[in-house]
Amino acid sequence: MKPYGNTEAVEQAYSLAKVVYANLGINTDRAIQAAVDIPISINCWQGDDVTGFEGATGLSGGGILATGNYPGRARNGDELRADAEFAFSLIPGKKRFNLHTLYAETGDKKVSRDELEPEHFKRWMAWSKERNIPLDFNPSFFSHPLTESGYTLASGDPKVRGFWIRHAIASRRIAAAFGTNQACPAVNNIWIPDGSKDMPADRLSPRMRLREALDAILAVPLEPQTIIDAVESKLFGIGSEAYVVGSHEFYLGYAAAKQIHLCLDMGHFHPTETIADKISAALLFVPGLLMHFSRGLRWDSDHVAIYSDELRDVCRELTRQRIFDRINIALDFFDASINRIAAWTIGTRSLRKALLESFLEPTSLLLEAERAGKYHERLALMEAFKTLPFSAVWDKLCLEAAVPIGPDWLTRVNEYEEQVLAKR
Ligand code: RNT
Ligand code: ZN
Repeated sequence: MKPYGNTEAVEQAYSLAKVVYANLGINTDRAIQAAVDIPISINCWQGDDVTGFEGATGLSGGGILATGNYPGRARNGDELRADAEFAFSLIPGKKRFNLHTLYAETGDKKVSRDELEPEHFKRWMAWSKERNIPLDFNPSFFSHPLTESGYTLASGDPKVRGFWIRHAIASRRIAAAFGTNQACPAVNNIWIPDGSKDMPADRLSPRMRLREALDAILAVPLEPQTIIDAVESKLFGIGSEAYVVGSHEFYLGYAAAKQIHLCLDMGHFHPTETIADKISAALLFVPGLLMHFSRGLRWDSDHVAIYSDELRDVCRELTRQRIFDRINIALDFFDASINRIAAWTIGTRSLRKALLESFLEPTSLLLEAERAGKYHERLALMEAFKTLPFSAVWDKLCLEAAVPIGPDWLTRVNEYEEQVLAKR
C-alpha cells in the first residue's frame, strides 16, 4: 500500500474544509484543539487479553471471555508498558491508562488480592509520572477461585463476600495513591459478574447484600481529590443470562443515592438500546459518568470500539451538552484474535475521530430549526452534516499531533510485530 498521508495534500484539503465549516459557524482549529484535549483512558487489558500478572494463562470466570490466539500478547509489566507506549505514538490526543488489580507487580511474592497495596503498583506509578500518563483503576472480580460460585460482593457466603469487600477496599486505596501520584483523581470502577444462568427464585437478597457490601467499601474515607468512585451495570453475561445482581436500575439508584459516578458501558444494554439517551437523564441525578466505549456484537459486549453510529451518537451527546467536566472517557474491549496494538489504535483513534466530529457539528443551526418547530429542516441539516469534509480535518489533527495519517500507522504496527511481538 502506498503511503496515504502527504503533508501538502493534507494542508490543502484542510484549508478548503476550513472554509466550508467557517460558513457554518464552526472554527476547525478550535475543534481540533478541543478534541485532542479530552483524555481517553486506554484499557490496559486489551494488551494481554485480560490475563494479568498473577500467573494465569488467560481470563476465566466472571461472565466475560477473550477469544482468539493472535501471537505476541504482553506477558509482564515491561512488555505491556512498551506495547502501550508504542500504541501511544500512533494515537493523537491526551491519554490515560486504565489498570486492573490483576496487573500488580509483586515480584516473586504471591500477594492475595485482599492484601494488595499501592507499593505493588510502584512501577506503574513511576511510569505514569515519567510519561505523564495518569492512571485509572478497577478491582478484579474474575479469574480467581473465589468467583467460582458466580457470586462475589453479593455472595451469600460471608467469607467470600468479606474477601471481595476487602479486595475492593484495597483497590480504592491503590486508586487514591494513583490520584496522589498524578495530581488528578483516578477513577476506581467497580464491576462485578454476580448473577445467575437461570431464573432465580430470590432476586432481592443478593441485591440487598450487594448494597450492604458497597456501603462497607465506600465507608472507608479517602481524599476526594484523589479518587472518583464509579459502579458499572450489565444486562447479562456469559453464565448470568437470566439475572445480574448489579443491573442498570440497581446501580442508577445506588449511584444517585450515594452521589458517586455511574459507569455506562456501550455493550451492556439491550441490542437496540443505546447509552446516548441515558446521559442527560442520569446526569440530573448523579454527579458524573464514566463512559465505557465498546461495541456489543450479539452476545458479546467487548468487541473493539469503532467509528459506529452508536459511538458517534454518544460523542455528539457529550459535546452538545458540554459536560466534559463531569465525564470520564474510557475504552473497554478485548479481542485476542487480532494484533493487540492495532486493536488499541483502532479503538482509540475511532473514538478521538468521533469526538472531533462532534466538535465540528453546527449544533446551533439544529437548535434553531428545532426551536422553530421545523423538524424537516433539523432532519435535512443532520443529513447534510454527515457528508461535510470531515476527513480533511481529522487528517490535519493527526498531522499536528505528529501521528501517522489515515491507515499509515499499519506500516509501523507491522514493523513492531516483526521486530518485537513475533519474538515473544
Ligand atoms: C465487563 C465490564 C468491565 C470489564 C473490564 C475488564 O462486562 O464491562 O468493565 O470489561 O473491567
Ligand atoms: Zn465495561
